[in-house]
Amino acid sequence: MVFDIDMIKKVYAALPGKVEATRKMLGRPLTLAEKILYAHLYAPTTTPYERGKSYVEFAPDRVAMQDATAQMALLQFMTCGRDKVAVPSTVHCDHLIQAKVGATQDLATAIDTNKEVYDFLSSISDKYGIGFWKPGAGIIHQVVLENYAFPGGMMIGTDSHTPNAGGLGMVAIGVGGADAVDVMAGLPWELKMPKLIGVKLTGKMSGWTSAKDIILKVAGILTVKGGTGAIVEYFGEGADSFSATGKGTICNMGAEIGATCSLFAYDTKMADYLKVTGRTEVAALADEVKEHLRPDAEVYADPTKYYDQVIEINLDELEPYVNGPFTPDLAWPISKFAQAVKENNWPEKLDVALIGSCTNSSYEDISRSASLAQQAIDKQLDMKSEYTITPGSEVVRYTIERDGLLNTFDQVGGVVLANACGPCIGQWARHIDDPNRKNSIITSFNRNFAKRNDGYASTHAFVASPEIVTALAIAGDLTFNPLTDKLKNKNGEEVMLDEPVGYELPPNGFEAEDAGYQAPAEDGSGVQVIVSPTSERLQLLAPFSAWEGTDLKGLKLLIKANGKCTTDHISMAGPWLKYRGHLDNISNNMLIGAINAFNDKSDTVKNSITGEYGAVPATMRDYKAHGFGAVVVGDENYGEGSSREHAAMEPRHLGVRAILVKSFARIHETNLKKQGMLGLTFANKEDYDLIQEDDTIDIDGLTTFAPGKQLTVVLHHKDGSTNEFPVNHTYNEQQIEWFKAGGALNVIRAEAAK
Ligand code: MIC
Ligand code: SF4
Repeated sequence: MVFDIDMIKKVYAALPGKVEATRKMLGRPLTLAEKILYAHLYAPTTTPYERGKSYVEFAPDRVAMQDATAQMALLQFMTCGRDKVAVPSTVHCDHLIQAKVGATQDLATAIDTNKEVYDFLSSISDKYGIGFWKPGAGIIHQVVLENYAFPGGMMIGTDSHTPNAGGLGMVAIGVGGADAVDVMAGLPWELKMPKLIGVKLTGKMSGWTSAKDIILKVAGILTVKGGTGAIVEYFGEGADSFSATGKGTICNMGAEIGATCSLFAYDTKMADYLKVTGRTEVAALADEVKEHLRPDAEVYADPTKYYDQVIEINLDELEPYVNGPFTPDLAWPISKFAQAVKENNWPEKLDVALIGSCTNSSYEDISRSASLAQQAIDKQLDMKSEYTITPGSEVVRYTIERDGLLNTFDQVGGVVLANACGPCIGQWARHIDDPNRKNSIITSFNRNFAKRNDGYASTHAFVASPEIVTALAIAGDLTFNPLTDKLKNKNGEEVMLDEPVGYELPPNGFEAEDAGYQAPAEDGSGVQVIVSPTSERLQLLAPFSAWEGTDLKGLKLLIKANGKCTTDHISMAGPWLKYRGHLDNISNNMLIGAINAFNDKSDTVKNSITGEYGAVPATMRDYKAHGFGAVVVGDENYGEGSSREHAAMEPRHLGVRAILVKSFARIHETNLKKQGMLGLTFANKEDYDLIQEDDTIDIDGLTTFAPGKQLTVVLHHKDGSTNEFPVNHTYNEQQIEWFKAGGALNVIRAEAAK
């Protein structure tokens, strides 16, 4: 048993009392999110928190980290003077495995090339009492769902898709590494009390439609920023009608609408999943408190009273969706997709179709997809596009191999990749004739930002359910609609694909020879953690310097970014993942994907000292060498996507002093604050237009920096004129302390030294 049953028992023992007290305090029925949040306060409260306004201190039950973010999280944790983590925590080796040939060989290569990092993560886990999931064990969110997620629990994870665990009724939130350090150090973890969006599901899915289509539709409705600062709670008879893993898919992709997390209520589907994954005891415990693991009945009766916004979806009418390209909220029902492809001139030919990943590799997903692959065989159809399968975990992989499903994929030419992120995060050595050729791929993953999968700007990536991905792979054509269209088989006959069928859970249970877990030492005090001073991949952290106590004058404009600027644009993944433990080296990718508003180019900005155009990181290093700080200006939803705190630490390390944007994505804004950076938003969004290429910038008001009080930005233009305008911030007292100290870690360290 890898999970901590005593911790779960404690949570459930306290739950009824806490829920009752909260109901009394709020004086009304409760949503599920409220029950779980108030049951996880760091210290009890006698007054309600205001949603969307109050900062709240929480005490999550668990922490999960993946290898690409754990390095920085644990390098920070090392400096806090603790002997052991305060709550159960795990590390998962999934992001650093590159997909090239196939599972076995790729895994062996990864173990070899990443040895130094894996050794570091394994030994530091051993030392501080952290469970370690070896490379090959699977993708963090799948492994968490199989082993750790439990209804009514609360966890944080250093990955934006941590909310996947909402499929088992857990409030699971993606954070940066510095937030994980708080919880592992036993300190309160702070979050603004989320708003609540209710999604009422009526009816029941059938045929080609699957859970993925619910979230693809929701993404179309809410857009990539519509969930910002909110928990999305799904309810209604439709919600109870489908599998826990389907619920997980929906919660996983809540990250794509910026939601803090997403949540389903405890039901028999969750109990079934707990049982089949070896947690009958957890299911029994949850059953005892089940009324506290669902919203109060009154909430169902009149949801608009309890949620800030309510959306209703009728599953009887829901069509399969395909979203993309380049953004996950461009949602097309399959009946309209072919036309959209034609009108927009997206490449119709499908080059590669990829299923699996943390989003969609349940037994249900795989078995339904395999049923289509089997039809291709039976109906004499070829698989026209390349086709890959990424199992989410070794447990899934072993089980689908045992049950013959991998064999079916093999027969249609499918390539099984390692149980890892691989092509989802640019860890894909794709074979393509001409990287500049406009081409289309479709995945059952969650993100489709430009360059994300293979690094090529020419690739148009779409996301859909694994069933639709498989059907389109058979057709090799994006304009194929499996619900209505026929295909020509090898004998020249016209055939149609039947609806996919599969199993929600494996009829013969899950199994694995070695799931890939390594328990930490009982007493880790003797364990040595080695970081070589000459390493290219790991670097001990030096504290950032404290604020100088004055307003910031004469800052350079580093870049005015235009349009989408996700964390992939700020700190690209793929080939750069190897430097995730080395702040100085990874800083060489800072903002190289951002588009300069003055010339529409990436990684080409004017150095105002030399007047020459150069790469963003090199320009910033030059400013730093000359003693200048700088400002980065950005557009809407800046920092959307990943939880990677490198996107905040790199500018901090290279001497950027403020990020000034129209709006932020939640995790990134917090990451900036944690690292002692100023994250500011235009009070009037049009002021973005005032910023000129040769500006120097002052930030005034810092000596009286206070919650709710605007700061002032002064632009000094090249022609001698100036503009002055107010800017907003969301810093509370504590976060202002972080800014003054030069970062949250400096505050923790100072307190530990007392
Ligand atoms: C992603 O899906 O973008 C990642 C890679 O999993 C990131 C984490 C990272 O950048 O390491 C995330 O989602 O937080
Ligand atoms: Fe890995 Fe992709 Fe899932 Fe992120 S979204 S955890 S990169 S599989």
